[in-house]
Amino acid sequence: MSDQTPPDDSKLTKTKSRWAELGKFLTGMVSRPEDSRLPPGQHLVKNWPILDLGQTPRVPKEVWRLDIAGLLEKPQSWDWKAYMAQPQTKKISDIHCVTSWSRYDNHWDGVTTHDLLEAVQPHDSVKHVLLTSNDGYTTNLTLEDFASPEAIVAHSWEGEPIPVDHGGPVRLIVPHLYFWKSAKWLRRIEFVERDHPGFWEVRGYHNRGDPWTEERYS
Ligand SMILES: Nc1nc2c(c(=O)[nH]1)N[C@H]1C(S)=C(S)[C@@H](COP(=O)(O)O)O[C@H]1N2
Ligand SMILES: [Mo]
Repeated sequence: MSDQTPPDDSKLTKTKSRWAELGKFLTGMVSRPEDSRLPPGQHLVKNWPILDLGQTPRVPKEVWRLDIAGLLEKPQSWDWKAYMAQPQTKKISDIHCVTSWSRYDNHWDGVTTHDLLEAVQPHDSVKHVLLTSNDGYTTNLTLEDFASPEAIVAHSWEGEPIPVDHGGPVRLIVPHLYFWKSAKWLRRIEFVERDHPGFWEVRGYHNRGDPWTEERYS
């Protein structure tokens, strides 16, 4: 029994507490038995199908921008140079599309959402993340899902720039959810208190999209 409690109001403590909370939430989600790598109802493909709204925005790196806005300590608007100046990480993950194909072992390069969150420092009130793309597509994630240790704002696939048909120059990859949550041609990330269902979510897709529990449709 001590009267002494360490100061808990510093920025560092707040950040660390937040990460501890998020990590605890995520641990069970990313570990699963080895024999269940393919989620229920999925089949494996070797190719990489292209799925989108049919508009392919072509945004050269020279004019590309990523706005990171909302309830943040440090909102930012990255041009290509600023984005590439962030810590660069490699991730390997599986893709699970709600249309029932899965593709194993995709190699990504980019900025992890962890590092992005470090850079912008969301306020404690942030609960949801809204993504907007250059084709007008939108999708929504909880902060916990966005902050998955496997999630990455990616510019390269298999060591090469992501092809424009697959969302280049920059797309989000959130591998633990169905692929419609992985916004191609990423333009804006907004951190908010309240959820705001995106393009597919208002059209009958599940609000979260966990492939392991088949959260396909609402
Ligand atoms: N900007 C944007 N992102 C998007 C989409 C889209 O239409 N526009 N479609 C989503 C859907 S439904 C899927 S399955 C994947 C497909 O990505 P791929 O074409 O690289 O396989 O992108 C997701 N991200
Ligand atoms: Mo999809």
